Parts: sequence; C-alpha cells; structure tokens
Amino acid sequence: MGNKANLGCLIIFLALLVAEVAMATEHRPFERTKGINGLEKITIRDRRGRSVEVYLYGGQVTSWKNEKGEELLFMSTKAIFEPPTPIRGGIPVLFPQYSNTGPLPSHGFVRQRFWEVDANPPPLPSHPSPNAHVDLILKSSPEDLKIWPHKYEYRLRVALGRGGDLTLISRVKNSDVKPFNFTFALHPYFAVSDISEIQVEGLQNLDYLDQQKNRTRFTDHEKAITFNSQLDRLYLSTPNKIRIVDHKKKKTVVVYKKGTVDAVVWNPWEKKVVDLGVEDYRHFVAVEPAAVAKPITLKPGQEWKGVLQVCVVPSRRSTGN
Ligand code: TA6
Repeated sequence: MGNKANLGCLIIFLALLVAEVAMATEHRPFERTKGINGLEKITIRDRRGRSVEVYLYGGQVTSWKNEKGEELLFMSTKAIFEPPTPIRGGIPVLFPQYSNTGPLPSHGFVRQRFWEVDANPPPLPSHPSPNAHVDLILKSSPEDLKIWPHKYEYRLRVALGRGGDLTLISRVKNSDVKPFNFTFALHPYFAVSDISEIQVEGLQNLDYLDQQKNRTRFTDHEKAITFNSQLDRLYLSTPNKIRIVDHKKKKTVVVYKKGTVDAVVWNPWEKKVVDLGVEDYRHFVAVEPAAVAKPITLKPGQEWKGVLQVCVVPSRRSTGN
C-alpha cells in the first residue's frame, strides 16, 4: 500500500513536471493591437507577466517590463507617435546610416518606415525558439530605392527569454545584384533611476570619437563613465559586454552585443531636444551596439547578423559584475 502511494505521488509529480516544462517551452503567440494614435503594436508576454511591446512603425521596441511590471526602457514624456517623426524612446533601429555619416537623413530611414510581421522567417539555428517572440521584416520600397539604391531585406526578431532578458536579432540581406555598404546602430534608451547615480563600465582604455567635437579621437582612461554633462561618444572596437550600473536601484543592466564592433554612449543632459521633456535626460542613458567606423559590406545574397541581448541583474558591491 505504502509503495503504491509512493508510486502515485511520483506519477503526479512527474505529470506536474512535464506540464511545467511544456508551459515553459510553449510558444506563446503575440497580440496585435492598436497603440497610441492607432499605430499598430505587437505585445509579447510570458506567463510570469513580463512583456515587450513593438510598434510596427519603426520596428521599434517601445516597452520592456519585468515580472513586477517595472518599465526597463525609457520613453520620452514628449514622444511623438506620428509618422514621419521617429519615436523618442525604446529601441530605435538606425539603418542604413548611423547619424550623419553619409548622404542620407541622420540615422537612416527605417525608424520611420512601417515594418510587417514576418510570418515565415528563415530559421535561426543558433537561437533556439525563445519563450515568446515576434519576427518583423522590412524590404526596400520603390520610394526608398530613390534615396538609397540598394535592395535589402531587414529581418528583426524581438524575443523575451526565459529569464526575462530581451533579445533583438537583426538580419540584413543584400537582395540586390551589386554589393552595398551600410552603417548601423540600435539606439536603446535604458531607464535609469537618475543619470547622476549611474556608471557605464567595460569601455576603459578604449579609443572613442567625441561626437560633440567633430568626432575627434580620444582615449578613455577612466575606470567607468559617469555623467555630469552632455556626453556623446562613439567607442571603437569594444568588447561585447557593457554594463550600466545603477547605484540607486542597486541593479546592473548587462548589455551584450554581437556582430557590431563599436558602441555609442549618449546622454544629452540639458541640451534642448524638442521631443524630450526638460527633466527627461535624468532618466535614461543610451548604450548602443553600433557598426560605424568600419561600414559593413554585403555582397549580393550575403546576410549580416547582429545581436543585442539585455538583462537586468542585482548589482554586486564591487562594480565588477
Ligand atoms: O547615437 C547618439 C546620437 O547620434 C546623438 O548624437 C544624438 O543626437 C542622438 O543620437 C539622437 O539622435 P536623434 O536623431 O534621434 O535625435
């Protein structure tokens, strides 16, 4: 009788375990609804209540929340959700030109285009199906070909990982008959407690171009970047991991990037930005995976892949997380 009861318990336990694993690995479809000003947005959620929101306008992540419902990205209090204005906050996609480094409008044009949901993306073998995700696609339009005469397909996967991490996988394919070059960045606005309470680590002893000084080259000898005035730097040939240590929140945002050698760190401080509230600069820092100093070249049919993965962890006492 005792053995039977034990066996029964074991079977129930195993059944619960199987159900738990099935729930954890189940692909949860995303929700497509109207957001601000009727612009379409996709929301992906996991069963712990974490969520990510992506606007089809710009292919732009606008929100990333943890299981407590805390927002981990920053959105300007004066953000304008009206095309063709780019949305100030979240994670804008800057392609095929970073900033004013070429003939196109600053930061390219895909942040001002309507992306589509990609129902049938090519497989991503090195990225097994995550907890919850959505695949978007943008292709060159006849209008865009007039200002940038190169046919491309930009596929963007936005995924919420099992630990609540946010991953953006960019795949750019040259679908033209001639090679092209591009520069690129993702421009995440990370929410911070207060810009004076944070430091950015992982970029010490690297050279950077100061974007406030005509891209003059300097070497950063500080152990960490702290903020007390406007800062706009393009760090060259950086490691893949950069950390934003928030002393007040006792949290560290770990930014992991692959496929992009450079990184931009930006905070405008009190510089006037029309669609940014007066005090907004206090509540974000941009740490951006970028490919700028050496543009990426793609031959016909060739594809480039770039990954941004972000997670938030408790800070250690020493800042060497
Ligand atoms: O990546 C930093 C930067 O290029 C800064 O120079 C700053 O102007 C910022 O991006 C925002 O650019 P935006 O075109 O969105 O106003």
